[in-house]
This record gives sequence, structure tokens and C-alpha cells, in this order.
Amino acid sequence: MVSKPPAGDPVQDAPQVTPPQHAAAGLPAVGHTLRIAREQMGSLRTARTLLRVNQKDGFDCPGCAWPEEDRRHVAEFCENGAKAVAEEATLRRVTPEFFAAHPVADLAERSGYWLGQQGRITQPMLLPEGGDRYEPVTWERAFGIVAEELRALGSPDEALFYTSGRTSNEAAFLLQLFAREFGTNNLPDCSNMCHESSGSALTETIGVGKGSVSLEDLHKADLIVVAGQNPGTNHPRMLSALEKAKAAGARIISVNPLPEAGLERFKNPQTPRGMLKGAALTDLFLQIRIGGDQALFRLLNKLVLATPGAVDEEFVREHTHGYEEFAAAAEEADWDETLAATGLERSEIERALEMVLASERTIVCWAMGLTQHKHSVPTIREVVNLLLLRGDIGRPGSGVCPVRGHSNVQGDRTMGIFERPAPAFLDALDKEFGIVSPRHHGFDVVRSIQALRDGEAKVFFAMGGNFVAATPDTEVTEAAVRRARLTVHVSTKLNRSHAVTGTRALILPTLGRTDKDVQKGGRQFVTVEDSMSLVHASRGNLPPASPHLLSEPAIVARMARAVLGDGSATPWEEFEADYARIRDRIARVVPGFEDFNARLAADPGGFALPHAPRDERRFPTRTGKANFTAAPVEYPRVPEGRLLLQTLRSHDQYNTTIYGLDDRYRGIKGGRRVVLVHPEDAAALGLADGAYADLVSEWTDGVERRAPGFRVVHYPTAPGCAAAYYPETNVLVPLESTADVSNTPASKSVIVRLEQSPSA
Ligand SMILES: Nc1nc2c(c(=O)[nH]1)N[C@H]1C(S)=C(S)[C@@H](COP(=O)(O)OP(=O)(O)OC[C@H]3O[C@@H](n4cnc5c(=O)[nH]c(N)nc54)[C@H](O)[C@@H]3O)O[C@H]1N2
Ligand SMILES: Nc1nc2c(c(=O)[nH]1)N[C@H]1C(S)=C(S)[C@@H](COP(=O)(O)OP(=O)(O)OC[C@H]3O[C@@H](n4cnc5c(=O)[nH]c(N)nc54)[C@H](O)[C@@H]3O)O[C@H]1N2
Ligand SMILES: [Mo]
Repeated sequence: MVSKPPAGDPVQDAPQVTPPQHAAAGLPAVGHTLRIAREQMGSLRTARTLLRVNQKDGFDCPGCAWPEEDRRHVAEFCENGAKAVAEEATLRRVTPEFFAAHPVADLAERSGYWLGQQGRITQPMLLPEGGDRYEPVTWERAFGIVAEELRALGSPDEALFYTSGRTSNEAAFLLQLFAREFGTNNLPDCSNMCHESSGSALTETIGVGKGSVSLEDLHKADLIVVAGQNPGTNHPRMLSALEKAKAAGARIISVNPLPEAGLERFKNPQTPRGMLKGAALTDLFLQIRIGGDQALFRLLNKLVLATPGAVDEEFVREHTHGYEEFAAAAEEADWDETLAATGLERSEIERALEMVLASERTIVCWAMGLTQHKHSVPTIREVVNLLLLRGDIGRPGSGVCPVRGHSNVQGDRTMGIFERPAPAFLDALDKEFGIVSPRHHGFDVVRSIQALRDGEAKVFFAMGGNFVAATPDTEVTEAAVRRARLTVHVSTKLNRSHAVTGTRALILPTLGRTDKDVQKGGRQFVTVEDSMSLVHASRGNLPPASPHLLSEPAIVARMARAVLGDGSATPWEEFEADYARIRDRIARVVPGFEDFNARLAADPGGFALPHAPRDERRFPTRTGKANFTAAPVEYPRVPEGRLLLQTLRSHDQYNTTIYGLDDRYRGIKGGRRVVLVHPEDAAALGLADGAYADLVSEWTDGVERRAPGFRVVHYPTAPGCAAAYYPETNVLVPLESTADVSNTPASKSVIVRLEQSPSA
């Protein structure tokens, strides 16, 4: 299987390479932001829009899920948040004339960058059966087609309802309600590819699948471990919190195969001093081999256990379960094996231990570097073991901090977007709406692709996102999606998923975060939940990109009426007219949302959801205690002459949305088809810096997956490891290569060989 770079792209992918930088943000970042914003929005709209980001009466930044500081800066956004806003608030438009001029086959030849640059979609579009291009369609006809196809299914479980994490609480609640009234739990979401491993590990160990810290906790911590995360690019506002923590005396350990600029030094664009000088953030950089984290934490745990007085015995006795078994397993940890698994020096691990022991309040933050491996769930459980040993859950300044991606991915899950809902949730939903939700589990993302591939699923509906580009095994996935009877995408912008269609396809254009939303009941706002369980309102203020757009809640409500007809007693029309009525129902179904509307009215800045381990050291697990766990230590074994490839984000992208072709902090300009390789590995493979190579993934199924023409960049990554950007490399990730338990694609550990190729 070969994935070629798209042919129909006027922009040449011709990467230029300079040495990586050692600091993030600061003046160049501000200039870069304003340039991108003005190109998309013009000067006036740039000023109007960027001033509303993350303000109490404004809209929630559509970038990442990092929370806002309580006293907000006038400019409570970052370079990459501004890019996300500019991408949505752009003045460019994709009209029916555009679709008339570009058959689907033509769109399929374009790069994701080109597609995104065309602008906001203005009208609902239909690709009819046998047609070669999208045609305008009325909303009524569009929902009629969805109803025809859904009603024609042999079983509701032949339909899939995907959600990307930008969807508001209100829209997400309606979508899961609709799916369950229709009769399926097939609610895959981007979380399945993202923090599912965190949710799985945390639910098992502490009873709540969410982080247990607030911003104030970060400010109070003695030690913050940042493992498998690149905040300088992906959560830039987190750097302000780390800076604040450091100023208050915290120390920071970063665990990463790459030296990431933001973690080394941060130039805060919101303070004059910060702009010029910047602060060193990391005290100890553990340049770990990809997938070595479980071994590292296991050995640290053994060393903590062996240190007199280091274990919080009272906490362990009162609040935990499984200590003996875990301690026995930790006892087995071995220095030699750990050094081999991690590639670290003994002295580095000893230094980390000293810092752990010196800390009374430790927080561990992580993102995709920990969640996208075969053994991600046991890795995160091992992190929890350390915090439990030290009593670092449910006291100020300490805890677990999985840093979420999409701005409302956590909220969507809270609203019931989950293929394996808890029975208590379904009971409450059924009682409120007088329905009978299916109790059997639905399909997650990987199972959904398999179901499409095997003909078990026939209708694919996506609330946002870019399914075929975000998912693994591009060739397999695209072929699977093409087997569908109908594909439907609720989207703001054009992307590859609109070009890879079922027999019929619909594009339903929708309002974004920045757009003003007016319904029969007046001007509406929506709500979101950030990575620290804070719920707050988001209100767009720009005139919508076109008069033909519908909001996401309106789309679900109208689809539900078309599909369910008189069979549904749910007041869909009322929900569309006034989102406060949706929130009234959320308040009665979802714990923690009692008096939802009243609390928002009292403080639009929002409220924190309850979190039993954080608030009262109560652990709602199977055992009623926090669980120590003792899984065997695993790490990837890479055959001779092969490298372990991680697929990650550049600085100029938001997942599959490409803002530009630079990765400034890593010194890459003007191209994305690069592979970062340690100079010694490159030398052993005979690959000079600037050579071109095909990346070929080797998996147990014997199928050869190839991504051709990557420029080799000699780069200070951990030896044996390589890195290249997603989504170009998704073709290399086998569909069946997933994390145990969470079934998350193992996008951070792909065994590859590099074959020299003539050129790009
Ligand atoms: N600007 C911008 N912001 C974003 C996004 C975006 O694309 N652009 N995406 C959003 C989303 S959905 C998400 S989930 C987050 C993603 O945020 P991140 O998780 O920071 O994103 P990645 O680029 O995947 O980076 C993974 C990091 O983990 C490291 N890593 C890889 N393998 C390992 C390992 O085995 N061990 C350790 N310790 N480290 C490892 C990599 O070197 C890299 O620094 O960001 C969100 N925010
Ligand atoms: N190889 C590899 N694969 C990965 C990852 C990786 O690290 N490596 N990361 C994974 C992760 S963490 C994630 S979260 C997924 C992301 O998977 P997705 O969430 O599916 O992908 P995005 O690229 O974020 O989706 C972008 C599209 O969303 C639409 N959109 C934007 N705003 C809105 C809106 O307000 N409403 C609606 N309806 N649509 C909107 C636009 O049309 C845009 O093109 O990818 C995963 N895939
Ligand atoms: Mo994500």
C-alpha cells in the first residue's frame, strides 16, 4: 500500500532545514500570528475577533482544551489559538460554484492544506448516486436523504455517528440522545484516538476518567512532570502556568524523546520582560526512548518503595487497594532492563528520584506521547501508582493532569458521546425522555472502520472532524468509507473526508464558535468543558459565514425530526429554538449539572464539575478505593536496522488542518514530508542529511505500508527513534495496531525501515 503525496497541490513541499530553536513564543510568534490572521480575516476582523477569545462574554478558543486563568489578560490567546480562530473566521468562501468547478475526483487529488485554504462552506451540498461532483441541495431534502438511508438499514447498529471534540455540550447531548432514540450506541469520537487510554487507566485506578488538578494546583506544585507532551505548540497557554509555578518554586521534569522548544525556555508574550528574556522551564530533561515510560515509572516506584519514609503510608492504608501485589511487581524492576527500555543514564534516573522525593506535591501532566502506544493503559496506571505511593491525589498542588486536545473533547464525553456508556447514564436518559436506550456497546473508531470495511455498517455521519485523515491505515480506511451507502459531514471547512465518499454524500455546513447564533428563541450561546472540568459559556459574535448555515444543535434537531418523525416524543423543535431547554435536560440527566442555567447566569465564567478523588479523596472504583495496579513492564522491541517512528504535530497544524508548511521551533520551513532521525542512526543507515527516503512500516500482517519521499533531517531525537508528521504518515499505522484496553491507534510506535529514494 502506497500513499502518494497529493498531485494537485500548487504549493511545493520542499522543506528547508535550520537548527531547532530552544525557546517558544515571544516576539516572532506574535508577528507570525498577526500575519496569518490578517491574511484570513483582514485587519478589522482580526482586531474584533482576537479580542473576544476566551473572555467571559466571548467565545471559547476553538484551539486546545487548556483552561483560562481566572483574571483574564486582554489577550488570553496564544499564537496557535489565534491561528485556529483565523482558520474559522476567514473571509474566504467555498460556494456551489466552487463545487461545480471541482469534481470530487479533483478534490481527492488536493492536499489537506489546499482544501482548508479554500474557506468556509456556504451551502448544503449533495453528491448524488453516480454523480461526479457535489450539487447544492435544500436542507429539507438533505435531511430527507438521511432519513431514507437510516430507515432502510437492517438494524440501527448499521449507522455510525462520529463526533470530533469541538462540538458543544448542547449539540453533543442532542446527538447522543438522537442516536439512542434511533437505537444505537455507535458513537465513536476523536477521543478514541486521543485520551481514551487516559480515561481507561484513570477510571480503573481512581474511579474518574478525568484529570484531578486545577490551575491553582499547578501554581502550588513542588514538582511538575511533563511526559509525552509538546505544550509549546499544542497547549501554549500551559507554558504561562508552568512559568508561574516555577516562579513559586516548582521544579519541572520533561520526559520526551525530543527536546521541545517550549519546554526548554518560554518567552511569555503577555509580559514585556518575558518577551525579551524568557524563562528556563525544564530542570531535568529525560530524553527517553519512545515507549520507555512504563519502565521508567516502574523503576522510580521501586526506588520510592525502597526509601524509608517515602511512602505516604496513611494514604495507602486509608484510600488504596492492591498495594501488596503492586509492591511485589515493582520489586522485580531491574536497572539494566530499565536503562535499555528508556535509553537513559543511571544518574538521570537517580536525579529524577531525588526530585520526586524532595517534592511534597507532585503533578504529572501528559498527552499523546503516553496515550498512543500498545501499552499506554499500563503506562498511565504506572504513573498513577507513583502518585498513590506519595499520597499525591486529592490534595492541593498534586494530582493527575492528562492534557486534553480538542477544546470540548472532555465535555462531549461528559454529555454521553461514548460507545460504552455507563448503565446509570442510560437509566437517567431513559427516565428523562421516556425512551429505551440500547444497552449493548457500540463501535469505537477502529471498530467503526472495521465495520465499514466488512459491510456491517452502511451509514456514516460525522459531527465535525476529518475522519479519513485522522484515522490510521489510510488506504484501508478510505476503501472502507467508500463502501458506505451514505456519508454525511457536518463541517465548517472543506477537508479530505468530503472527497472520500459513500455512494451518496452530504456536506452540511455549520456555524463555528466565532459565529453569532440566533434562533427563534433569540441569541444563543453554547457551553464547553475544559481539561480541568470547568464548564463555561461560549458566545460567537461574528456574522455567520453565510445565511444558509445551521447551527450544530439545529442540524441534529432537524435530522432527528426527519428520521424519527411522530415516533419521537422529544421536543426537538423547542431544543432548536432555545438551547437553555437543552441545558435544563442536561441538568436532570448528567450529574454535576444541577441548576445548569441558573449557575451560568450567576457566573458566565462557569463552574467546576465535581470530581470525587480531587474533592473528597473518594474513589468510585470497583473496589471503592484507589487501585494500585501491577501489569508486566512492556516496551517496544525494534529489530536491527529499523527505527521506531512517532507521528506527531508540526507547529503549523491543528490535527488534520494545516495552517502552513513550517515547524518553526524544530527549524523546518516550507515542507511537511520530513523525517527526523538521530544522526548516528542516519549514518548507520547511510542516509545523509537532505537525502530522501521512503518510510515503510512493518507489521505482523506482512502487508507493506509505504509513505514515499521524505526528506531525512538529522535531528537530536533519542537514538533508535524517528518522528514525522501526521496525517501524512497515517498510512503507516496498521488498523489493528492499537493500545490494549483502550483500542487507541498506536500512532506513536510504528516500526519502520527507511529506504533511500531518488528525491521528493
Ligand atoms: N496548535 C495545535 N494545538 C493542538 C493540536 C494541534 O494539532 N495543533 N491538537 C490538539 C489535540 S487533539 C491534542 S490530542 C493535543 C496533542 O498534544 P501533544 O500530545 O503535545 O501532541 P503531539 O504532537 O502528538 O506530541 C506528542 C509529544 O509526545 C512526545 N512523545 C512521543 N512518544 C513518546 C513516548 O513514548 N514517551 C514520551 N515521554 N514522549 C513521547 C513527542 O516527542 C511530542 O513531544 O494538542 C491539541 N492542541
Ligand atoms: N497518526 C496520528 N493520527 C492521529 C493522531 C496522531 O497523533 N497521530 N492524533 C489523533 C488525535 S489526538 C485526534 S483528537 C484526532 C483528530 O481527529 P478529528 O477531530 O476528526 O480531526 P480534526 O483535524 O481536528 O478535524 C478538523 C475538521 O473539523 C471541522 N470543523 C472545525 N471546526 C468545526 C466546528 O465548529 N463544527 C464542525 N461541525 N466542524 C468543525 C472542519 O471541517 C475541519 O476540517 O486525530 C487522531 N489521529
Ligand atoms: Mo486529540
